Amino acid sequence: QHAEDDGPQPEKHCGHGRGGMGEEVSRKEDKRFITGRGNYVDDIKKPGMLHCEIVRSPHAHARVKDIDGSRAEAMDDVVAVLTAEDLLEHDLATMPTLMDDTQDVLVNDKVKFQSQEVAAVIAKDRYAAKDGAERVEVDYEVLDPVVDAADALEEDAPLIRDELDDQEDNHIFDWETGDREATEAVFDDAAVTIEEDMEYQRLHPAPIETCGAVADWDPGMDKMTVHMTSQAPHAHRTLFSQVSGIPEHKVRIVSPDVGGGFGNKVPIYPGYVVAAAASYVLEEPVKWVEERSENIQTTGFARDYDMTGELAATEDGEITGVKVDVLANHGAYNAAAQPSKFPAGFFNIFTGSYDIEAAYGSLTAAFTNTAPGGVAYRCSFRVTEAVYLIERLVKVLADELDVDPAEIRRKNFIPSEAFPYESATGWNYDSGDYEKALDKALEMADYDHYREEQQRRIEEDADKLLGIGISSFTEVVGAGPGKQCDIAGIEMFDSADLRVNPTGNAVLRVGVQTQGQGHETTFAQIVAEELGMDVDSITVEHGDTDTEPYGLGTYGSRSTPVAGAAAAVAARKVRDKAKSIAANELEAAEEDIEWDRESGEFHVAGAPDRSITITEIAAGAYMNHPDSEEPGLEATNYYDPPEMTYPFGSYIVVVEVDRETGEVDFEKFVAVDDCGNRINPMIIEGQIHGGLAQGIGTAMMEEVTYDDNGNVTGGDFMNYLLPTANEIPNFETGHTVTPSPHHPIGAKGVGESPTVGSPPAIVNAVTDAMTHAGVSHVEMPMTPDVVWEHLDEVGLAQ
Ligand code: MCN
Ligand code: CUN
Repeated sequence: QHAEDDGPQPEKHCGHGRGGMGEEVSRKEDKRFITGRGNYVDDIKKPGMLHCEIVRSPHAHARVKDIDGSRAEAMDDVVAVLTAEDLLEHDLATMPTLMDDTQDVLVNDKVKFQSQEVAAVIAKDRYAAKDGAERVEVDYEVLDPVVDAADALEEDAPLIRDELDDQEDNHIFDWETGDREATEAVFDDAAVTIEEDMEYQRLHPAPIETCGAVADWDPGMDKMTVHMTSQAPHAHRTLFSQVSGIPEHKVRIVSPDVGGGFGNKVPIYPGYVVAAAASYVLEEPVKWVEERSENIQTTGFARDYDMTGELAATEDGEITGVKVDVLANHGAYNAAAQPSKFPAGFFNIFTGSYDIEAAYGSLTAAFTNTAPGGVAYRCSFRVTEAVYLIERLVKVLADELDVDPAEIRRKNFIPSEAFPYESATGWNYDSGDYEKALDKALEMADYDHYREEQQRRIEEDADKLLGIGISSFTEVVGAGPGKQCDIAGIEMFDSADLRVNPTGNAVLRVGVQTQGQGHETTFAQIVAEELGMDVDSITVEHGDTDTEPYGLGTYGSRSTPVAGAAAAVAARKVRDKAKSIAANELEAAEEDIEWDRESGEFHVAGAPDRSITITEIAAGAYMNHPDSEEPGLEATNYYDPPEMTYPFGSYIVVVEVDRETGEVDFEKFVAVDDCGNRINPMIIEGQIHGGLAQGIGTAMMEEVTYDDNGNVTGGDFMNYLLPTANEIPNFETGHTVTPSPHHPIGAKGVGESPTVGSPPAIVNAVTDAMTHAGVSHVEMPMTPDVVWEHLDEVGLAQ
């Protein structure tokens, strides 16, 4: 699986000035982005292109009795009105979700959530399509909706999925993990137990670019080309082919520049299918691009877990057991985007960074009259929820025992010498040094000073209270291995294909798909490191299924752990062949050729001056290839990771809470991350900043809300509040380096660590400001009114 290599060592790699591992190479992709030359789906214009607008239901639960499109069809620029009936003719009225449920592409019988797709208007321009959509008349019989998961499981709740034969209620599945008996036994014996209810509210990834597609059926070639906002072009191609019946080699998915995904662009949405169906029927290209409210109201949401967590511990704070029970709202279809064998994602990593003897978790999932989804938004498949749970519980336990939350973490950390470590719920942690990261964060945060300051303010009855929150999280990212993790049956490997040209530059094609993470730079750095090439001489291509090798795409911070490994292995294969060419050019035996990482050159052992660069070797590969080798210089690797990687970190947040208004100000925000060996520290820093901002949004402002009638009341940017520069404090970032022992370049993923790790640190901080008065938990989003009510309840409000 891995080409043998010692690999770059932590903190030693400096890229050797060629832009290799560890260098802060400026992002190659930014030139086109900051000069307005990005190429997003909505930038695609084709001759004769038509526009699609979707007619959506104003009701959350309603039977569709009749659809009359005649007024729209009568309009000059309207070309067609499509309904489920039209799609049925082509067997496209429904589509499979990633969790093997079946979702209506256009509503066939019954609307199941507000803004669900009911009909589509195809017109010559977008305005006409929109005007046409307003003229489509739909006759609804309105039914009682249920939006809350607990209500949905009540006996008298309206049945949402009455089209399914075996579905008698709104219950989807039960799931459990860990050892119930062992955990109960530990709790029975425990000196101390604590329990806390907490909600992880419904969120939306809300990327700047909404979802969209331009579908183009070519009847001459019998080929369907779909430009679409996709985090997983190849997997989407396979699904498209399966759903449409068009052979896979006649389907081309192109994901051009993507303006943020954050998990939102992993599922397939009805709009994509409608655009493709319309193009097939009308034999013209058809564009569909969502508006903001359509994106928030109908596409994959995140979280919506109602959790109860318990810890068992000894009197001196050794955690012996953890128990958790979850009620999950999955919306109207089970459409979570996650490896198919994990109905609750990787939530069962809820033992976190701690060496806990016994753990047990149970979960019930329910259908509701809300949009489908459940996994998305920088979550590592629900590690967000797991980390929130355990990091909140540890804080509650520390308060119960009246010990410092930093000390209780230190006491319970999996010790650095215990890795590889198997957790009570069966995860195999590859490497970690949690105490080191915590110590660094404590020092950077000036922790002791703030603890004193906090005490002083309490004693002086100050107007503003201080709260200090910690989160020492562990992530699990980089799915596969393929045997454990699959999407719709396809194993979660990834790929890289490296071709070195005769003039010594190269093209690397990868199966993952960047949405802003900087792959065009970091993947080139991996090759630069492994071949001694200059980073500028390597172009990275992604997002076109006609040219890229098959890969499962970018989500779950898997690009570096999986495709990054594939790129390194492919480069090493090229290096092996390069040795043979070097031997030919230098007239030496192949066994005598050595590669020097520092200079990037190949030389004869014991004769460093008899050396040759990769550029000269490339020329040799095409112009003077050795008889023992094929001409050319290229290699492909499909990498199935032996394990996932376990990045981690410690975040410390200091907040000031205003007793008069409930407002929260960030005094200090320290983030120490460990993602193993680092490819580009600047890009990592950017990832951390972005994710911390989203963590602040999560903790302080974001929520998709519904009223009792099923209306989305948080479905636009007036009501779904994203943080802006005004709400974001100065972040102080630091790092430690604990390489992954099984990854070819020792790297772990990092893209989701900050959103996973920061919400509990923030909630712990706000809670901590009121702990002395007896507050144990504050629900997210912690808007000023929510905080003020807690202050008021315990007599702290002014
Ligand atoms: N990196 C590095 N060294 C490491 C680890 C990572 O230099 N040891 C670099 C990588 O090479 C890559 C970036 O950091 O350029 C993120 O890498 P990785 O952790 O492998 O994550 P992915 O590339 O797979 O990105 C996915 C992750 C997810 S799942 C979400 S959600 C998210 C996130 O990335 N969505 C994003 N960050 C985002 N950033 C932007 N700008 N836009 C999104 O939609
Ligand atoms: Cu969970 S959001 Mo990212 O894995 O695409």
